[in-house]
Amino acid sequence: MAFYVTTPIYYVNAEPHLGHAYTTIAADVLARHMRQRGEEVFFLTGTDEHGEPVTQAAEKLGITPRELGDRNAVHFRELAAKVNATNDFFIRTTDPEHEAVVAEVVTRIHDNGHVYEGTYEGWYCPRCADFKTDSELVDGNKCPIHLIVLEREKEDNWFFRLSAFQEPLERLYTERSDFVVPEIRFNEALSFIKGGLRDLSLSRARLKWGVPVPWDGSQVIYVWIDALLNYYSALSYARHGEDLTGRFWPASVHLIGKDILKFHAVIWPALLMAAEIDVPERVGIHGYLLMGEHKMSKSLGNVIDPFQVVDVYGEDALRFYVLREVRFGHDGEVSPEGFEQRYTSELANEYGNLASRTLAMIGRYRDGLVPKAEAATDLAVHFDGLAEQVCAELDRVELTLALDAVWQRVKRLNAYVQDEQPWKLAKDAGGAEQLDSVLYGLAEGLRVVSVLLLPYMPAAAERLLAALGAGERSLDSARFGAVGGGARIGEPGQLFPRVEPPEASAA
Ligand code: ME8
Repeated sequence: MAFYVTTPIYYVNAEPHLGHAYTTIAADVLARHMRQRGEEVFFLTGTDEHGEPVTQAAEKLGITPRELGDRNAVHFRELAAKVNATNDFFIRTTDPEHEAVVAEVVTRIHDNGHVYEGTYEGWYCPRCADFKTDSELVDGNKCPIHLIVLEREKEDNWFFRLSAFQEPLERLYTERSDFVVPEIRFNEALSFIKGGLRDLSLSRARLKWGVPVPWDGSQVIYVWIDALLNYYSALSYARHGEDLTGRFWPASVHLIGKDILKFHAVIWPALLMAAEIDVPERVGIHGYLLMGEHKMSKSLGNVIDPFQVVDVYGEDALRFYVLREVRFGHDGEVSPEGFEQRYTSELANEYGNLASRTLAMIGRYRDGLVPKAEAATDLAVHFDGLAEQVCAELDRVELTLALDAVWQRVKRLNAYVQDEQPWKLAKDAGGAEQLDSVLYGLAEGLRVVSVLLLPYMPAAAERLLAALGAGERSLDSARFGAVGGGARIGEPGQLFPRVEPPEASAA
């Protein structure tokens, strides 16, 4: 089976920030999890480099849009590597191969009769690269997102007959109740469709920075149409000398933030239908990470800078935090204080300490060999169905619920240590058998949770699995009892060491 996951392609008009890291991390979790399930995975991310947002930002800096793209695409590529994302390709919409596919697909849409010449008159936000209706404006004529005053635009351009796809889209939503997840976004997209679809400008006459309209060199393709097509074009040239389209299209899931729902849940499937290309299986939508009042922080600076957090705490901690703190699909606040709190209480204490105590006790009481013993049924029972539950949650793009299911078992193992007090058993001559069972149960429980945590915290979970002498990483191996005792343990080092916040030490 093939699994194809994408992130939005990010605008190069600004530097990457935590919001961009968030979607990339989430997509990486799905990619790694599906590889553990034995699927053939393709994971795509990249940059959106045409259009007005980039042109205007470049003008401000006194450089060309291409120069700005070259400069910032590097930073987005670095961000993906920094968070340990395993993307198979990094697409840039300035890639000539992408531009060729855009020309080809819009020609097909044109030839299929879905394009006509018309005049656009209305509001346009150059920062959103989006057309606004009167009812969307705030304070008279301001963009509801950027709060900048919008100009009324009038220009002759080419239109895509989006209105003709109202019925096919409604049918798609009726037939596939999980086309958009979570449900609240499905309903939002469907009511947008039912509210009536207006035709959409396919080209811009005034702009120079974009893919030329194949049949009219005086105009460029509207940046959103150019950008959306990245998901399709990438497969044709990502791997040299090979076309992966047949293997990976339609995409399994496009992960996006709720800001760009309309483009992905309405315009994108309509464009694909117009070009007679299969629509994706699913669009997975997450909420906003909010910074709230947390403007200043001793340890992490003004905002949560993903580069800085990774430098200080490591990428696993950042990956864990963003997916644990805010329920995926919902909005939620993140803060440096919240980060430090979870780092200490959950990563360092609940997981890191559990691991080091378990390994230390196996070293001290059993000469470094995991006992060959039976685990207590009342411990084992907590792991029944866990791997299946994680799969089911991740299939619904519920990344936080899947992580929580695993973390409840981490907490369960901690409670088990407290209940059993193995250090007391070790002093009691009659407690040897019970101690074997407890130590095996802890090692096996840690192994299972670590296999399931690999997609979330690949480096730490891998180090612990290696220290437990565990060989398998597949999801099949994430069953409690799948591995018996006998492994020789190693030394993982401190998984989540105490960190001196940088500013605090300078103070
Ligand atoms: O919209 N919280 O690019 P973009 C959560 N180029 N996610 C956030 C976020 C936040 N505070 N801020 C950004 C574009 N994101 C287009 C996309 S796709 C064909 C073209 C994430 O640079 C989230 O995934 O503005 C959001 O949808 C995306 O960055 C917007 O990135």
